Amino acid sequence: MADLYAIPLNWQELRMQVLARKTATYRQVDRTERPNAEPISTNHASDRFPAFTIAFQPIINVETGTVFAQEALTRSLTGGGAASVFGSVSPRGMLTFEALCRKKAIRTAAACGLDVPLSLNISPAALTLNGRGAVDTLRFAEQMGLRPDALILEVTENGVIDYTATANAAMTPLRQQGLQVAIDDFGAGHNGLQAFVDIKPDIVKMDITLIRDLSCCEARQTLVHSIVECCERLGIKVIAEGVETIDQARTLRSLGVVLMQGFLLARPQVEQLPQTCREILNQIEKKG
Ligand SMILES: [Ca+2]
Repeated sequence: MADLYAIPLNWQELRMQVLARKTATYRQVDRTERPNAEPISTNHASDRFPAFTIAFQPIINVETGTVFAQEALTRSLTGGGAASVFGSVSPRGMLTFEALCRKKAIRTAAACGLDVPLSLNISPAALTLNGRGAVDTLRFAEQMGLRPDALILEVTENGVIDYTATANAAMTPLRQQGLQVAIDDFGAGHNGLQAFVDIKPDIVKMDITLIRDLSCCEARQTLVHSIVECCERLGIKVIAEGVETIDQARTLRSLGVVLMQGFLLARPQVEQLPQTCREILNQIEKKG
């Protein structure tokens, strides 16, 4: 059987392979993959890096019941979270490892047959390094046949205060090609408003700390309502992260939020593209 990860397969070729084979076959292929099989490993850096895999978690439009995007999440081979994987990477190798994760996410998404936008996490350091992290990621995506308008880059608000005019200049042509930029974990750090002004994002992802206790906390509801209103005026899409209960989802709906992500809708799944079930959507829309 051909190795899915052998270069040069592009996005379309990979998708055609996916359509031509059964999912079980791909799962088998995927499980055999290890970081050392990555083409980038030839640059002698990956031996220092931990083994990892990619999970996906959907962002759902609860109004239409459609998948808005799939976020790629780094996981250890035993299912550990991104923090446990990144925790074993030295600061010196962090940007290289991050880039490796994004490349693997793109390749895994293609192998899974992704047909909605792919949302990738990027650190402020990678983004502000004259935009190199974004430029390189887009270049690789294009090599795989993935257009810029099918990509979202999620940058956490922490540290974005260093976002520079140079980075903005590097990002502008990419954004003109359709790349969307999201501020991740909005509301969790101290630089959210600064990032909001500097980056002028296409998307804001409200952090779980804003969503938790939302249904019984008037102050949080007022805050979320203000964020939604502000973003609406500026043409920015709002996503609620960490939605875990029907009450939270209903409250968010009443505040004008339709894009949601969280365990209520779908848990992340390794090397698979999870969907949400109709029953949950019906419960969210049900009155009372
Ligand atoms: Ca994220």
